[in-house]
Formats: sequence, C-alpha cells, structure tokens
Amino acid sequence: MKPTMRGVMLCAVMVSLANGGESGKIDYPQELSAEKQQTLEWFSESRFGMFIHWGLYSVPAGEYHGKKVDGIGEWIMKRGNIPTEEYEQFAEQFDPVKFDADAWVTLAKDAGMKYMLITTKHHDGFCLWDSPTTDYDVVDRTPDGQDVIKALSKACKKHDIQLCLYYSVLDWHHPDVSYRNRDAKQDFNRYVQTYMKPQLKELLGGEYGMIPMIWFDGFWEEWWKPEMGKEIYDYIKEISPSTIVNDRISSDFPRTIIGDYVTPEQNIPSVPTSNIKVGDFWETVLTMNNTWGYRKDDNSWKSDRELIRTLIEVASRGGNLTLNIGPKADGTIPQPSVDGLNAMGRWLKVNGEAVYGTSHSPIGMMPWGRLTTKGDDKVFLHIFEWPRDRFNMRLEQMSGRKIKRIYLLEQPEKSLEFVRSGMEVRFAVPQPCPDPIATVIAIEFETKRKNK
Ligand code: FHN
Repeated sequence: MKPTMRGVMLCAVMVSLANGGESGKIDYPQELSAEKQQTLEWFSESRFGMFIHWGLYSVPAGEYHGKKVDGIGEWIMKRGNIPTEEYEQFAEQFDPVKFDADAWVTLAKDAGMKYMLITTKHHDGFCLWDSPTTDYDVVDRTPDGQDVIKALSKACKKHDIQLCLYYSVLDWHHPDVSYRNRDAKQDFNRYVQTYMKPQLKELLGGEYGMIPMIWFDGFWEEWWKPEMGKEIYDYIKEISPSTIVNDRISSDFPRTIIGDYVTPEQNIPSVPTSNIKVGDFWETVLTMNNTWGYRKDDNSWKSDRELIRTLIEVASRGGNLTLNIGPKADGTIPQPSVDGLNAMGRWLKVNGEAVYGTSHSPIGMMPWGRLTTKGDDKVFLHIFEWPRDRFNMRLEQMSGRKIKRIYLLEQPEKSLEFVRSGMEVRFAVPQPCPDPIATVIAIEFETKRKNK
C-alpha cells in the first residue's frame, strides 16, 4: 500500500526484535499526529534528497602529517588519533571562501532533489551554525565566520528545497561525553540537558525555518540510554511538532527502533526486511564514492548508470534516496559529484513522473528492469534491458484493467501500438534504445468507474 494512503491510525516505527536473535518483530504502535503524517507524506512523495557531510574533517581530507588515515574522511579525528587541541586548529583553515549556498541548493534542485540534509554537528562536535551554547562553531572559530546553516536555510527557502538537519548524539569534543575524557567528572545527563537540548532548540525552534526532518546519528555509545532517546524523541515533538525523527535515536538500534522513518545506510533493503514493512517510510543514505566527508584520495565514483539505476531501484521498493556529497574545505564540491548529480537531473527531467509521488512495484523486480506505479491508473516500466523488437509483458495483478495508452515518457505525445490478449500485452518499441541507462514506458489504464 502506498504510504500516503495509510489511514489516520498511522503508526510510528517502534519496532523491537525479539530477544535471542529471533527474526520475529514486535511493533509498539504509536499514534502519529496529523502534523507528522503530513510531513511523512511530503517525505515519501519527494523520493530524492541531498546529504551533505561538511566540517573540519574536510581540511585534512584523509591525511594527517603527510600520512593517509584509512577509513571514512569524517572519522579522521578518531582514526588518526589526532589530539583535540590540534584538531581544533583545523578551524583556522576551514575557510570556505568559495562556499555559495545558492549554488549548492541550485545543484540539488537541478539534480531533481527535493530536500537537503546537512551535518549541523558530526561526531567531532564542530557546529556549522552560530550556537549560543558553545564557541566551537563556524562563526566563532573560522576566518570567514559565516553561519552555514543560516545561509543554506535562506537559499533553500528561495529555491523551494526543504532544509533538513543531521545531529550527532555522540560528541568527541564535549568533555561530558567524549571518549577521551572518561573520568568521574563526566556527566552524560548534563550533556543531554544543558547542551543537546538547547542546541536542538536553536536548530528546530524557528530561527532556520520549519525543519521537516531531524536525522540523529552516533547513538551506539554505552552512556546513551534508551530512556534518553525516548526523552529526545518526545522533546522534538514538543519543540517542533511537524518534524519527523529518524530511527537512530535509540541506543539499542537496530534491536529497538524509535522514530518515524528508517534509514538503511549504503544498502537498498529488500522490502519487507526484518524491520521495514511495505508502506513504512524509509530512505537509503548513500555515498557517491566511498566516503561521506571529503577525502582527497577517494576516486571510486559511482557511474551515472549506477546512480540513476539506484534511484529507480529504491523508488521501486517504496523508499527515498538521500545521496551524499562531501564538499571541500573551501566550499567547492568535487567535480565528479557535480557531474553525477547533473546526469541524474537530466534523467529526472524526462522521467521524474515515474519517481516522485510513486509507489513500489506491484510485481517486484523484473529481469528487464523495475516498476513503479502512480495512483491506480499508471504503471511505469523502467527498462534496463531494451528489447530488440517487441516488448512482452504479463500484466499479472493489473490484468483486469483496460489499457488506455502506452507511451515513452520522453515522447508522451506518441502512443505505442499494443496488442492485448488476456493477461499479456505486447507492443513494438522504437530502435535504437532511447536511453541505455533506463528508458521509461508508461502504461495508462482506464480509471475504475465509481459505482453509483
Ligand atoms: O559514523 C557515521 C558516519 O560518519 C556517517 O555520518 C554515516 C551517515 O549515515 N552515519 C554514521 C555511521 O552509521
């Protein structure tokens, strides 16, 4: 069932796997407010957004004292064992003279993305907004001193893109929770009450506009207890009732999931999985190379074909794709990311109707490609393997419906001739293949007559 068609008693995802490693699951139904339902509907219809990992780690960009530090770029402080005082000094070199909020948002918009999700504070604790709670932020510590979140919120508003915020629970810099400071003076609860909560209020309280999604991360530390997660979930409801919360707020993840939507990372779940049901809200978060935060030596860029087909794959299973960029410290975006996003935008310009506001495939995956549907009168065939002459398809569940028209999305005015016999439909396709990455054919059915 299409998520947006779920009833008023829509449930938040509060799932816990049974003890003892059984694959069964227990649902804890929780009624969602009308505001949250509305945001979830927007989320599901959007299908495609931009993730941005930007922070001090983009200064060393994977290298410390001339030596490579393995792993994802944004983890360099921990993986490279960089002393806090030394890491803090990267702020002086975080000089985004080429940062252009309008250009970033336009890049996302032209790629066909509907939202932008940025790291306000990653695990290193450095804040990308002017936080009154700390001076460890971009305004107080960097030469440019620009509030990045403010600039993006302005640009997003201008270009009609929704700004969403990432916030790391764990913090390697804050003395009350940093793994470097484990001593009796650490007070985890003080961090939650006097640091995390005020900061969330700064971010979600209205200064940066209405934020539809908050995206927590870094929930796995021992000090972070399930009740703290629940407290923060409830706190968000209080300070920003329409904001939906991701599933990474419980310390017991993935055994216990508290949140409104699910966030598989670097993989596309087959739906249903142990914790995603058909009709749940979810987004795959994915890198365009192998790192989230910029590293200068990572050139394993995904091809245009992989990117576009991944978006189709995700949509055909009923989810969103949130694709990451890792800008450099000067504010420029690596060219291969720009090129990949432009290619996706060109494809979506022609075929967006088969992605936005669609539902999952009614018949799973096909050897020739994937399907999405819209309403009860359109099925889109995303064809990866273009047939040499004719296309044969069994209509399966759709067999009872009369076909009105079949056409290519890139040539909507030209109907393709088809022959229908029972469950089968056959039609000739033009040659050569219009788009070897994915050509979309729409099958339009007669809409059901309402009984009088
Ligand atoms: O540790 C982080 C990682 O740096 C990155 O932010 C990703 C993005 O989903 N999340 C965490 C790992 O799950």
